[in-house]
Amino acid sequence: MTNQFKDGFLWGGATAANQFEGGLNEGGKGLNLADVLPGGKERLKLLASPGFDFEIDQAKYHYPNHEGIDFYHRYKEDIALFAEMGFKVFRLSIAWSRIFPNGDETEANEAGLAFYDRIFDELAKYNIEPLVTIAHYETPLHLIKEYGGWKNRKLVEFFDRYVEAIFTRYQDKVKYWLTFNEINGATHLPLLGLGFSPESEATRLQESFQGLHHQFVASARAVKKGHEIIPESQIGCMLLYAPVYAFDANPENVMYVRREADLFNFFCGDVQVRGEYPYFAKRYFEENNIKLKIEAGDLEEIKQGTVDFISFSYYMSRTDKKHKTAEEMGQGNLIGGVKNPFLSASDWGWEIDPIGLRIALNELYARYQKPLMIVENGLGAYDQIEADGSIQDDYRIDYLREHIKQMGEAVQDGVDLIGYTPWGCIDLVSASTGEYSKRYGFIYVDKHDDGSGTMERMRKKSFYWYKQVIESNGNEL
Ligand code: BGP
Repeated sequence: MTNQFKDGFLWGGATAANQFEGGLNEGGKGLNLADVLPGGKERLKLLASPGFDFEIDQAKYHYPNHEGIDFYHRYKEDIALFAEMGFKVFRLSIAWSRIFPNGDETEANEAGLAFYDRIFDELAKYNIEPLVTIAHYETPLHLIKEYGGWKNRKLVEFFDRYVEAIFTRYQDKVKYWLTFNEINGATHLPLLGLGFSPESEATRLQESFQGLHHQFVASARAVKKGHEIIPESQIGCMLLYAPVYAFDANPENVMYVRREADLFNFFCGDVQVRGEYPYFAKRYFEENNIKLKIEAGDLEEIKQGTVDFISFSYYMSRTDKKHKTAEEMGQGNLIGGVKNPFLSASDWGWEIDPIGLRIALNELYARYQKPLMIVENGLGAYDQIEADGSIQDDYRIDYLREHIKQMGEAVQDGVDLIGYTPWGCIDLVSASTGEYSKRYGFIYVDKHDDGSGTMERMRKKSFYWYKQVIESNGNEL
């Protein structure tokens, strides 16, 4: 089958500032949430438990995000490598605390603004379109400590100021924007996206949905402001998407997973794409004793600030049933559920499901009829350097090939897919574990969990493979 992807399809790769920049205190940057996240397998547990203390404790933990892969200083070399692969687009985030070190200042930090000018100018040299995530788990630490993160309505105002500063500064350089990374992940793990640790399990839902409401307003205002300042801009939402399968044909389970999918996959999309809270929200809020404070004008603003396109991350599907035994409970992957007997999993237990990507694309397009972009996908794996210096990551190529095939199927189904940026196109720090050894890249970075390594960049086998995928517009896999 040929030419399934349209001309101008946006092939590229994705990153986030906190996971690869380094440059911890450089250019006047303030601390942000990611700077206080310890590295190691305990990270996820710490993130999920109440009472996270937001302090750096070097004696107890190490902090890989502080160094990242030093993109801050090595961006020229890295962007040249992206260009060599033929990237049309490069997804990165702006670290809010480089622009407003504390988050609540009125004047933007010139050195921070100038840093991203350099990046965008370098990308422009190679005709690579930047795709900028405005908020990717990087809330300034001061806003967390002083204001309690997104629970606090004041953050809407601070965010307004931040987006105005970056839209104005980069109006001639950036056309594609995403507001909040994986916004729907917030109710599961409020710490990352909303910047607070829930006081107790009982308050988790109330506080998270209130925080989400603030982000919905902030996102809608950003869309409106973006369109005013940059008329040709395309501003999207960003969802963590995982199709939810019923474990069996028991209607009880089918209904259960339907509601779970509504809540997880569609709730935020309904607000950001359709501009209103979904029909099932009222009952859900009542049954869970969630009482939102919605100010006059909020719902109108949400209605006026709907997004131009939908972007999402796709790593896995979820299989679930209403009544799980204690043993089944721990068997699902990262986002819960039970083990799917038809799927294998990565070394980190994330179930691999290429057809799930076609399902995701069809579900999203059926519901919203808006252009879609896959802005994260990929296989976290341990890589090994061979005696001859090569890195034979055929497992990564297989994973991506099968997913791209399913993207092609979805396009033929009629889905309007505009781009694909696999996650961690250059090795970087893992968000859930803070490990370097969980690698996604086409480009290997010589940096290790014990802190050693030269930071040297090396092309993996998948580098040459992806180059050919882009060259052939997805026809040669
Ligand atoms: C998404 C995040 C990314 C990223 C990716 C892979 O949830 O948006 O920041 O890191 O997952 O996850 P991990 O790094 O934990 O393997």
